[in-house]
Amino acid sequence: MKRIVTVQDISCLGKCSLTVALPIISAMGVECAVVPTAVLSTHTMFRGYTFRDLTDDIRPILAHWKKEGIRYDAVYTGYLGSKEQLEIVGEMFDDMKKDGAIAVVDPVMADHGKLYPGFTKEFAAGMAALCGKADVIVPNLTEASFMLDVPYVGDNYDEAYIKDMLKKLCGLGCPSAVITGVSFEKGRLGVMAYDSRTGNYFSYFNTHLPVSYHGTGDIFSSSFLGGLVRGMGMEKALTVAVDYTVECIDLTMKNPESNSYGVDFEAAIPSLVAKL
Ligand code: PXL
Repeated sequence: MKRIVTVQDISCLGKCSLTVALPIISAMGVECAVVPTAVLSTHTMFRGYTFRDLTDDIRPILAHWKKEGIRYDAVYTGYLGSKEQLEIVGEMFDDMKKDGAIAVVDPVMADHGKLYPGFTKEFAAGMAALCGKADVIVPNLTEASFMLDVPYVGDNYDEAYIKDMLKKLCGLGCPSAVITGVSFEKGRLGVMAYDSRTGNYFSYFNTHLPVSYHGTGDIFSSSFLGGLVRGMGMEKALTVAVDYTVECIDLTMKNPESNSYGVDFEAAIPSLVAKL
C-alpha cells in the first residue's frame, strides 16, 4: 500500500486539516501517517480556540521513523504553525528526496485577500521558500499573491494573469504549480495548473456554487494527493479532486442540518471511492 505522511495541525473540532486528510486519504486506499504540528480545540474561525504548539515533537517523531527505516511515497503539508516548522519541514524534504518521495505543499495561510489569524508577511516569505523545495504546490490566489509579494487582485484577473502567476510560482523552485479557486467564466470555478518541465497548462472547472465553507481547500488537497499517489497523473487527480470538492459543497448546501463550521465531506466519500 502506498503511504502519505501529512504534516498539519489537528483541530479537534471543525472539519479541516488532519480530521479531513486522514479519512479522505484512507478512504482512497492509501495509508496516512501524520505529523501533528499543533493541537487546537477548533479551527481558527471560532473564537477562543486553544492552541498547543507541537514544534518540539516534530524532529523526534521524524528521527524515530528514520531509525525504524520508514519510507513514504509522498509528504503533504498543510497548516503549519510557525517559521521554525517551515524550516523543519524543509529539512524533511531535503532528506526524503533521496528516497524518491514527492513533496506537495498546500501553503495554508490565507483566503479572500487576507492572512488567517496568527500569520504574517514574514511567514508567507518562509512558506514561499518551502514551496521552492516542493514538487507540486496548491495555493489559492490569495496565498500565491502573498508568496510572490504582489497585490491581491480579487476577481479582477484573466487567464493570462493566472498563467503568469503560475510561471512565477514555479520560479520559486517547484516544477509544478496549481492555483485553486480560479474562475474565468461566471458560474464556473476550478483550478489551473502549470508544469514547467513541459510548458503545459491544464485547467478544469465545475459549477461555482454560491457559498464559501471552511476546510474545502483541505478536502481538495487530500483527494488530489490521494489520486496522485495512486498513479492517476496530475490531470486526472485534479479533475477527481475538483469534482469531489464540489460534490461535498453541494451536499452540504442541500443538508438543512449541516454544520456551519465545515462541509459534509463524509457524505460524498462513496462517490469519491467510485472514481478510483
Ligand atoms: O482549513 C485550513 C485550516 C487548517 N487548520 C487550521 C485553520 C485552517 C483555516 O483557517 O484555522 C487551524
